[in-house]
Amino acid sequence: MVNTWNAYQCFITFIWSRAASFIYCGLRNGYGYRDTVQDIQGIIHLDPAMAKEKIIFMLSAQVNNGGGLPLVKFNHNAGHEDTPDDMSYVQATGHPAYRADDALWLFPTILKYIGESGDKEFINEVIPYANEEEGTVYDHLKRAINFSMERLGAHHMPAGLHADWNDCLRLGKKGESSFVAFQLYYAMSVLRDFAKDLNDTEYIAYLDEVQKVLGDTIQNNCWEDDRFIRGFKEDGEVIGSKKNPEASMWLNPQSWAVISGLATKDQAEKALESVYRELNTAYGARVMAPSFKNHAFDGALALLFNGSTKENGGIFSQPQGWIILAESLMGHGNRAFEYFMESAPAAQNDNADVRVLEPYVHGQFTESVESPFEGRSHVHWLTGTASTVMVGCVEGILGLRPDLDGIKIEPAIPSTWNEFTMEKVFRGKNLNITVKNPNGAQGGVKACYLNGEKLESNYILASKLNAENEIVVEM
Ligand code: IFM
Repeated sequence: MVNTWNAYQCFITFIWSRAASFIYCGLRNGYGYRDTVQDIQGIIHLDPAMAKEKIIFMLSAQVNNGGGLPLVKFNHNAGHEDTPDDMSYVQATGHPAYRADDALWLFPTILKYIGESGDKEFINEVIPYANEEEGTVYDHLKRAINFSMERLGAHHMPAGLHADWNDCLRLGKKGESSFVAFQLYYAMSVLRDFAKDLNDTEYIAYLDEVQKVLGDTIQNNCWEDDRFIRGFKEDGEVIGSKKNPEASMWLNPQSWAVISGLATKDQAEKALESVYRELNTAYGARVMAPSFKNHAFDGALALLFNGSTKENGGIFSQPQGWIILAESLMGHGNRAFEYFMESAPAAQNDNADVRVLEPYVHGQFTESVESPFEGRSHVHWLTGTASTVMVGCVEGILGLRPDLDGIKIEPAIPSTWNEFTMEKVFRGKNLNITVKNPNGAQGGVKACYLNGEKLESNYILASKLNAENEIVVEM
């Protein structure tokens, strides 16, 4: 899956986004911002140059207030576009308002691009905004932070606006999204690394201050015993509380609490355990449960779907990549691989009459436990699942994590794997990596050797690499 079919699907979604899918949306007149920025992540390690070109295009579709254009027209004319604040844009695209998450996807995508390519100069490249003005990539990222910071709700968390990642959660200008709060927290960490590299001390101080406030806010308002809540409705009522009769447990806040680096170890362990207990099925983890039936609120558009399908308690495929990554980051190799196998197309070759999709391609969602067709999957090819599962496997399970100055190798694998090898091209250098696991560990690196030399840790500076490298990692 990783080297061939997942990679192939990543390129297909990268090229087409959702634009060519008659199954998904009929004829569409442009690219969705969030989807397109996320899709880039799946091909960065395979073709950084292509990734860069698309990142520049998507930055040129960011409005000068920092938000992304929900839909980027096929004939996008950077610097001259109208925005969701203009009726002309709304009429032309059918998109009436900003989404809370769009521009926040730029952070992991740009970090991965610079990490993989070593192209640190990219941060200083000047790119136009969609409507007017231009700025460096660094400036674009700062404005993306501002966009969220200027749209906070009563708990000082980002407003959910027209949607966050979940198209079926309309939280509005007053409702708040914990998912976006975690994304924003993560974005601040990414930008701090860039700010350090640029020696921008004033901005580092700003980030330190606002990130601390945001972190405290999330901790004080969103943690409930064994889970992070999903957010707040416009009237302040909690979404995703344990006490709620429906939708009391949501997948993405748990995985993103870990990915963002905000969850404590204890919270991370409990939240991931709750996911496994309450959301996991034979075909992957449900996006939330129990499904909405009688207690949906006005912004819970998921009620449009039958229970156990799509956003209404279905097994949404894209978040499987995030739970694989979150489990891996915690060193839970067995769980990470279990989630991978539950949703891996190739692992369901013998179940084709139930799954119905091709056994080499991810779909958008799988019907879950309440459906008479449990396991049936839908909307093949054009789905963000391709890139999240790729990232979950490569950065998570295989543990290949490039950053600004080098690469960390931190696998999280099934304890039954005694040894495996990987070959990776990193910044033009060949890495031949052998991972040894004689004691049956799931995570954690004991020693790392580069060309025979024992390193201080499992972080390898890019400057120490030769054209050919033999790397041994002992778990
Ligand atoms: O995040 C969205 C995506 O943009 C389009 N498909 C559905 C996802 C979840 O709502």
